[in-house]
Amino acid sequence: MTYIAKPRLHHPLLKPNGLGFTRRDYEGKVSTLCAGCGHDSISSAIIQACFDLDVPPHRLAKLSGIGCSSKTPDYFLGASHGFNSVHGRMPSVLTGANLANRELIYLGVSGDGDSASIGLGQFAHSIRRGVNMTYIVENNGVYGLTKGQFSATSDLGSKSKRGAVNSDQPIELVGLALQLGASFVARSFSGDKAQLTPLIKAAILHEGAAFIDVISPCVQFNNHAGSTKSFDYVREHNAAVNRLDVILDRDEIVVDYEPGAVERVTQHDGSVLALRKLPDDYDPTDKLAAATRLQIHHAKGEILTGLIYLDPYARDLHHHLGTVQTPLNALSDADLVPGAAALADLNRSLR
Ligand SMILES: Cc1ncc(C[n+]2csc(CCOP(=O)(O)OP(=O)(O)O)c2C)c(N)n1
Ligand code: SF4
Ligand SMILES: [Mg+2]
Repeated sequence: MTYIAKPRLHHPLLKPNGLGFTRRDYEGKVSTLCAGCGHDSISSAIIQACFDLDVPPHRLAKLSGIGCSSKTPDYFLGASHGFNSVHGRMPSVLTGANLANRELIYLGVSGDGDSASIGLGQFAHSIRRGVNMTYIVENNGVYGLTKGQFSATSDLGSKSKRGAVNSDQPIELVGLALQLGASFVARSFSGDKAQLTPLIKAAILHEGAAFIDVISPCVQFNNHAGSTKSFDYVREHNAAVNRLDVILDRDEIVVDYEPGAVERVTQHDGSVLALRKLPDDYDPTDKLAAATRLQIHHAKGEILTGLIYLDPYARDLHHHLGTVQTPLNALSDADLVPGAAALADLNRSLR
């Protein structure tokens, strides 16, 4: 039951992308999550983003920890590299893989338990090091896989399905990512694919640590009245600061925006992020304002969504360390074992 392969039938009218692949080519196995689980909608947004960006499936590595959320990489990008690690350990495995081969696109998928509880230290260090990755937390405020315990992102005072009230302060991952130096910080809602898909695309194109917190209701254990991560609660308290469009340098710019309503930000790779501001002048490159705005909305019980912070000039861990461009598995023996004289030189330089 756990592994159901999808039949490889392509509808003849499915449109291919620039590589000749259909959206179907970016799918994975049949999901075994509960019907209506927010995590499946996030998988669908990831599939759409990779299809739209013409990502060659073999050039992407998807990594996860343990949890319902961490199971999802099996349900998308079936032709990509995948590594399902240990609970809370995805970030260090991803960091190692990234350092060994910088030519792949890295997508880390995690849960609120996986990243804010057992994996908090790993989350923090991968973000502060600027690992070039898209780090998605599928945040349902609960340990879904182990049947509904409060997680570290459950809000103070929120109620479990059985009526217990959470007495702990929540860890707010967006604020934390901002403080830790993530150069791309966003939040979205699994029920808002129109907002989430372009955010994932922009995060993939971003060079540096891109973090997206996606509120993703657990229909089984955290979708009742009294929960602050239910579909109804998020719909009623969603405060979007902007809407994003990603324009690749190959695209013709056909959208006509009202002057003043759009800010265009160009990233290293030439892609342009067109930010439609809602409802007032929000500048996502102002870190201090972003942190303040987060606190203001949090105090009002609102969930701030959209691209909350972006450093378009960010550089990644490889840049900071000055590593070689070539993946380690493509280096020759002579490069990898430069000899005693080179080692002596290195030791001298460190004295
Ligand atoms: C080292 C370790 N501790 C505890 C567990 C048990 N465990 C499995 S998944 C999980 C929590 C998952 O919660 P989350 O990351 O929020 O994912 P969700 O299922 O909610 O998507 C726990 C505690 C484990 N697998 N390994
Ligand atoms: S238990 Fe919750 S998180 Fe897990 S698959 Fe079901 S709805 Fe999704
Ligand atoms: Mg969870």
